[in-house]
Amino acid sequence: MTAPHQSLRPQPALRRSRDIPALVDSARDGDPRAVARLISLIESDDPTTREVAASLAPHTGKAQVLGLTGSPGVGKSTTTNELVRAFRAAGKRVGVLAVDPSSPFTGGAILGDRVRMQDHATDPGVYIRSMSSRGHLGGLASATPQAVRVLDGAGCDVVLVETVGVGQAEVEVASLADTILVLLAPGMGDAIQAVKAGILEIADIFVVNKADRDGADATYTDIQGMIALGERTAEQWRPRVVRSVASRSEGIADIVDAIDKHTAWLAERGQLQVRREARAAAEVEAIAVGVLRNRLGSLRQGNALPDLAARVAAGDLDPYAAADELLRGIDGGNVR
Ligand SMILES: Nc1nc2c(ncn2[C@@H]2O[C@H](COP(=O)(O)OP(=O)(O)OP(=O)(O)O)[C@@H](O)[C@H]2O)c(=O)[nH]1
Ligand SMILES: [Mg+2]
Repeated sequence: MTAPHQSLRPQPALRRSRDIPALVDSARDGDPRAVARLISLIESDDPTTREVAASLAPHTGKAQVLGLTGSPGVGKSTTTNELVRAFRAAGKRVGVLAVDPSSPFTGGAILGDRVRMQDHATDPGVYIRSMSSRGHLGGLASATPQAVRVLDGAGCDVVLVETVGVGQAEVEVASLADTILVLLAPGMGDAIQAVKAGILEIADIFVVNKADRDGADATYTDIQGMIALGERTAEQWRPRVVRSVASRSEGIADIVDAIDKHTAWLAERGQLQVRREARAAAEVEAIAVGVLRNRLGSLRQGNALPDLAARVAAGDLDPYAAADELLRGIDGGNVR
């Protein structure tokens, strides 16, 4: 499961249970190495993952989680960098996860992100991490929520998750964040694509970035038009649209204002809780499905599946009855 280059790195032994609570304490004291270590543990499917989750749990549920998504190069990292600046100015501790669903690499430097966010490289109140979703079937649904938990548990007031938009991944961000920002830029045909990929449904805030470019007004009008056409009840949030020029730090206050308005709206209606419970449900389900998949995988290596398959192929058994039998072969018990 570990990316090739990562397995070459020396991995300090950390297997003893008592090290995990100590590590969590250090992370909560703001030690970036402890945060890094915890994320590495949960990313690498280390046997201590369970303990990490258990030690963190009492400290989680406090961070505001923001999802930022959009096509490659639309200005997500530049905008994230500016948002981090704004949150820091408000005295908040900030965690950033830059997730690249297409990259097989993890933990290392996604160069652009590092360059764009280096303003905060030496600020102890900011933790920035690049990760991939490792091509897992669970994708974002697997490692990223656990990394969000680490940052939340470590005391970050805000966690920003940047994801490169590649369709499904964008939608997956939705189950992860309290507020979803979808970035668009003029002239990229984004507004149309947004509808195709179902982005319109998940966006709480549209940011028309690169508003210094030709066509920004048209993109703004397009997206407003689409929102106007979208069906929603009076009880549903109407997505906001803001313009920015992130590379010149323009429009950032408007983005923050839109985030604040959405947060207040969620809180007033008890929707924050609803979203967080939906997020937790997705997390639990992803873990359970992962376990089932592994157990089915081990069954495949044994004789159970080939035997059943032979009977189905011979017409002695129907595939549903065979599936029932296969499932009976998966014993209960705990995750891992
Ligand atoms: N003209 C203009 N350029 C911008 C603006 N915001 C960002 N850029 C530039 O656009 C390029 C891409 O910006 P990033 O922030 O790396 O975009 P990204 O969406 O994070 O890119 P990926 O992570 O590779 O998908 C950089 O050269 C930025 O300087 C803007 O508002 N106007
Ligand atoms: Mg980026």
